[in-house]
Amino acid sequence: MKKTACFTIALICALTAVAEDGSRLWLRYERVQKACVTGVECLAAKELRDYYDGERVRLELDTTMAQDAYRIEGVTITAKNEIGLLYGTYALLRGEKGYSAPQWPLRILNHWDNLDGSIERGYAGNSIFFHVPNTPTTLQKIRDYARANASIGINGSVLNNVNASAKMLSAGYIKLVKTYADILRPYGIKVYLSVNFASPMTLGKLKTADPLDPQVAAWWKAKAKEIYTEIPDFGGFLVKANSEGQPGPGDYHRTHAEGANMLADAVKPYGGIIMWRSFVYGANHKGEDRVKQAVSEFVNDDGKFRDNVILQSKNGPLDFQPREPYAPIFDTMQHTPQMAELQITQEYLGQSRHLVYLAPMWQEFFSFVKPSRLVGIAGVANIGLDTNWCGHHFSQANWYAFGRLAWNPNLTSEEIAKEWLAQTFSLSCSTAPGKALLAMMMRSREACVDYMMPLGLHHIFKFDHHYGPEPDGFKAEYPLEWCPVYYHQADTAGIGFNRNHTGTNATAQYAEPYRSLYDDVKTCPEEYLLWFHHLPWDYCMKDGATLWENMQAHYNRGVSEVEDFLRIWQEAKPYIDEQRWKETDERLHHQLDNAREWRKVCLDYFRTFAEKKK
Ligand code: GCW
Repeated sequence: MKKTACFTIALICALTAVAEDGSRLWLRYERVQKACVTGVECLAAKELRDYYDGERVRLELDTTMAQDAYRIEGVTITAKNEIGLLYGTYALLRGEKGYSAPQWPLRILNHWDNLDGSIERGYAGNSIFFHVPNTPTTLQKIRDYARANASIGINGSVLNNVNASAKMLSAGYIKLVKTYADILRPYGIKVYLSVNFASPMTLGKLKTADPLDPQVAAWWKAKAKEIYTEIPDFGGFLVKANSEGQPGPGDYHRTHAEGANMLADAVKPYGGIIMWRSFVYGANHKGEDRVKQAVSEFVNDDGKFRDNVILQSKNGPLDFQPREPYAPIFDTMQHTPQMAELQITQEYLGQSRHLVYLAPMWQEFFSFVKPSRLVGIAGVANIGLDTNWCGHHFSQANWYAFGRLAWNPNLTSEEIAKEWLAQTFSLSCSTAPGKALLAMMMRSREACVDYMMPLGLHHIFKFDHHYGPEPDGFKAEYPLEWCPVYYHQADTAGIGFNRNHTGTNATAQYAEPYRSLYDDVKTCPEEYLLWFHHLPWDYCMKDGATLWENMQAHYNRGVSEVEDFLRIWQEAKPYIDEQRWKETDERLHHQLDNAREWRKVCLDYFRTFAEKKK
């Protein structure tokens, strides 16, 4: 009886809903203009007047409170400053009560946006910042972007790609960045820029970018001054150096610490920081297992960085795969402040075409790398000019979840998905349709692992675009580290990358207990099995099946999961507005086709080894 009532309410909501295109994200509040708001006059007060459905709210300041924290008690929101009040306001709007403070002071989006308006690994249209810079429409878009971020506590944006153009630091672009910074500031968002290490040469016409050259250091100091004159609260620089062809201190036989410290000194007087990426492989490490290279490259720099430098590392040691063990660099660098870089844009997880809810993957990472080990968190954004911002309606959940986890990594993936479904689709998870969609989201990441690369397989993607399968991928003209065959090592004897002590010994980079756990095939969790071990096709798995049989079962399960998502979505039809239902349905069909293709291509290829008579 109760269930029927909920169904009816959900049905009425769906039927009376206006056409929805996803542009309002999770902020679909109606403008009610009902509440009487007293106390501090600020942006928070305006938001409450427009959207709060209660009668009264009071906004109060308490300067003894922690930065960004808020308290919601009765009809009063209290915070240290206006930004805290704004966070408290959005929390009240989504139904929260009580006290809350963020885990990290740095909760930053990294945009890989290019100055020509394109986005590296962007799957939701062109750049909101650079495609048509500085028009009224763009400025409004950026205001909406700021509001969406503030509603989930994100407080920093790196506007441009880590593969950075030196032009970013030219006077004209600095003016543009100032315009954007002025819009983002009232929402508590600081602006940061990615910089090209060779900028003093490209832009400044110096003969070198050697970090120990006094002219180079002076150039960066002058540049920092120029930026801070326009943007006094500018956050600092993000740097990809000596990685994938980018310039860096290594070009002058200087260390990462020497490069980072020179930049750190330039921004230090203004309170700026340097986020230095550890995603470095290739050149100096010929022949070394790629997943070991970041540690080898940085270990000698530990403790040598200035206090305003933060080492930023991807969650896994390879590259944003659907599943990776955590990156051991988080264990190694004991004397260096560290940030984790997560990827919200689903480069290797079906991009904006597959429904994959990423919160469970990020939670998995936090179960290995304790949040208290980190000083901040960065997420590679999935935002573009598409009407619904993220391409796939459900990819919005990943932006939302990143912000919520950046605020509180102890939230569960379920809690976040429930909040998101309630706000985005007006669906309560105490109703059957809400429950079904929640289950679909929660199962989606494991499904993706299963139909793409189960059991610790990795990087068997098609060359360069990283979308479909190419397990036989090999091109002699490219570095081996870009070729799928290097990663799965399949032959008639077996499959998997031997990284235990008899192989590349990558396991030795881990702290205990993981070092021993991963090194021993008997204790290595099966989800990482082929990441760390090369095993015969008839190796006996925990369920008694052979490795080959078990692998086939995983691929089959991945496909049948997506079949089930389509069924769930079909049943949800009465409760979802037409446009978003249809657009999602089309993508789910596409995802099913892709999942079947992954299964076919991978199993057909591996079968040539697994079933070949020895
Ligand atoms: O995942 C790889 C991507 C590159 C990216 C690089 C990086 C920005 O394929 O497109 O470049 O990582 O993180 O630097």
